[in-house]
Amino acid sequence: MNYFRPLLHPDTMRLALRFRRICQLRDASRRSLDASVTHGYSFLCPFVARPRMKLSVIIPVYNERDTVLELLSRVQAVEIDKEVLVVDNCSTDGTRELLDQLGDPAVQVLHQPVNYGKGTSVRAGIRRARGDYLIVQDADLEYDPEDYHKILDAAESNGWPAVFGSRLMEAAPDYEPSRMFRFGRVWMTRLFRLLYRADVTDVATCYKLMRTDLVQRLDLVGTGFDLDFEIPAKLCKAGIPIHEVPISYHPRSIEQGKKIRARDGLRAARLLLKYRFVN
Ligand SMILES: Nc1nc2c(ncn2[C@@H]2O[C@H](COP(=O)(O)OP(=O)(O)O)[C@@H](O)[C@H]2O)c(=O)[nH]1
Ligand SMILES: [Mg+2]
Repeated sequence: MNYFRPLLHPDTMRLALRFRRICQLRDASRRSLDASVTHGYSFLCPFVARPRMKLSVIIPVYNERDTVLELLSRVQAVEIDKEVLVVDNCSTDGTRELLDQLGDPAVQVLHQPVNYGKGTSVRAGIRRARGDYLIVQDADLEYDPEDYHKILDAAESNGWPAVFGSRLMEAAPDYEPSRMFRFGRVWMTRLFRLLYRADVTDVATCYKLMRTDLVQRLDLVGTGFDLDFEIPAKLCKAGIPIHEVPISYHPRSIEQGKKIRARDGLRAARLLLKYRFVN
């Protein structure tokens, strides 16, 4: 046997070397993009990098006059290509008027004529979303919009169609005003794992980032808090894997405006059973 015979044909070797060189150049250009963004030369982006995906942020709002403007400014401060869709659910505490005075062309505001429930507002946003991915954002300050970066990065770099921000993957929140909410979160997730054989740690999270085209085809019908469970149930039934990344969480109390109640959890549990065994 001729041990000195090259392992690859010279032409194949040349092609392999050229391919490696192209990969090196591509990686170098991505690194220079990161440096250029860090140093304020983001105008170079179109020349050196893959374009980043666009994110639709859907904000269902009901009676949140104390937090909605602060929340919007936090969302706007996130440096991501995004569209912001606020759906006011017929607020009666002055939130509606605050939104009307916004006059910010970067924020689209939609008013529901009647209070149809949180899920209906989220679905109205999903129908209008034009980003590559979408995420739901409550109008309170429990979640940190800066976490969009890590959720979107995980989805983009791995090609994952659905990434949830989990409040239970890492340390517990800094404080928990009610043990009932934590109990509900944990037990709804256990029920979900059992019924749908899905490896998730926080099924009730608000931060569910998904590819817009996929969610728009899920045929969602939920009108209230149940939509938060219908979405993962239908993702699982459609065979779409759910991945998670840890996020921060600063829970509020009922006195501070929290609106979800134990009856919403019971209704959601009933619907999880229904979506699993009936429809
Ligand atoms: N209860 C309720 N909440 C709504 C409605 N429409 C929008 N929302 C919003 O849904 C979010 C509910 O958040 P919260 O009460 O903290 O419950 P969470 O789901 O545990 O975060 C808030 O941002 C509300 O403003 C509605 O019709 N009813
Ligand atoms: Mg909330």
